Amino acid sequence: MPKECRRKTSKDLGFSVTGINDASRLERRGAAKSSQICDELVHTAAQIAPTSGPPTLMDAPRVPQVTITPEGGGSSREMQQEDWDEAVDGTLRRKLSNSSISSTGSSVVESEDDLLSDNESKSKGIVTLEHLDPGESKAPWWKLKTIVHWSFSASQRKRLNWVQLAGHKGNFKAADEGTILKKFSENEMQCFEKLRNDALLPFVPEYLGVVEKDGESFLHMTDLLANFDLPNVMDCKMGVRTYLEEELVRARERPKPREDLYNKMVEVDSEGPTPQEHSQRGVTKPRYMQWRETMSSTNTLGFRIEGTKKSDGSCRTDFKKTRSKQDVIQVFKDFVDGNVDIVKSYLNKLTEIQQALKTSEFFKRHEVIGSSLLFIHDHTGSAQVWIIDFGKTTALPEGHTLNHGIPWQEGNREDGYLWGLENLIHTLETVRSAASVETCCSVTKENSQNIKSQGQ
Ligand code: I3P
Repeated sequence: MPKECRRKTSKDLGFSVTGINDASRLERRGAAKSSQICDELVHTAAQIAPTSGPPTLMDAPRVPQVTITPEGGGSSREMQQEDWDEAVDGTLRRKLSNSSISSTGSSVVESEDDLLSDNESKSKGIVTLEHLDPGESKAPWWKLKTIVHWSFSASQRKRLNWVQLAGHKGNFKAADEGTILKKFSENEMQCFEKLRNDALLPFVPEYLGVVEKDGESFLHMTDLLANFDLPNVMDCKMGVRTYLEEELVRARERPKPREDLYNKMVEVDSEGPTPQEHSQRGVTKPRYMQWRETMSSTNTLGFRIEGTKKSDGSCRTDFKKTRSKQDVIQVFKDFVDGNVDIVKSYLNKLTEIQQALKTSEFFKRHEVIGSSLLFIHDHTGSAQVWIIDFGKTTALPEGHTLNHGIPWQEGNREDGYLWGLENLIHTLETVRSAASVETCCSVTKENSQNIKSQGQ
């Protein structure tokens, strides 16, 4: 279950920023009122309205609230102390210990001042961070051209939850004004660049350019949760295939059994590995990914639930064996707490996305692997669905297109995205019907109780 990583002391925060390349959007954001929050699932500054109708840019930049990232992370770090202890205005304010959440999720707590602690062996969970109070920040740093140091004091911060529901740990860093930084990926950057002029643009996080921090490059993007109040978040990985064909070819040519994947497999099903895999204590990546697909609903429905985080703070990532449509429906029912209006809003969004996908040139020309739909709603009735994670979305050779609905056979590069989306819509339609019936039944029950008590 999720770990809670608490920031124990207030810190100074600074970012060195270079290469932001979307002047017009930034300008729009700059004009925005500057309220701010902080978290992971995603993304910053110019926000998209969490209301009905197609998403629109809003002018309330905030620091990211929740992030859902790809898991794993290798040696990458997540939100380490030094991330918050930058040199500010040329002066090194504070440099505390090296407390961090490591790629295996264990913590190294060296002093009372350590920023984060993490006792879980998983790389997913809740992380409590601090954020700026609205209106108290300095001028938005992205408006400044090249290298900027930005800081704020302890009194300007509040605590907020960060949640990692899926993905590589350590891939994200908080940025300011409702934005986040995601570890640079050439592939994902190219996708964002191409999406600038595509029908899918309203449904993807706003991309603000490349940012350099501590010698590392990041993609700067909007915090998709910034306009929600105590959001509920679900990550659904789309498609019938979650690995690239080239990964399959590579594994065939040079098989590299991995012990970490073997361990993950055994944790879920001790009978999962073959006798040979047991004896070598290792499975190859595509073998693991295929196993994951068959254990979950990826193969049968063309999508799977990766994680959920609810407004009450509960966070679940234990969906590896959530396979049947009934099980998926149950997870959705719990996620929306039987709220039929939220389900209807989600269905509207999914239909809009489906339409946009059918006209998108980008979608036609890309194999979309490992991308998720991110569902977000809150108690105000706001609901939104976003297309996220393009790290493994790959352009096809010139002149080639995909159908996205026909079965995959090695070589055809089909991903089953549209088929999965159709199944997802059907699933939510079932949830809607069930929620409507339940609402109707509870009203009838209430009415009959009223009549009964009036008759007494
Ligand atoms: C991981 C998940 C990720 C994948 C990662 C897997 O498995 O499928 O999508 O990263 O591979 O370990 P799980 O969900 O069971 O934790 P990519 O999508 O980037 O391939 P990795 O361990 O090689 O990072």
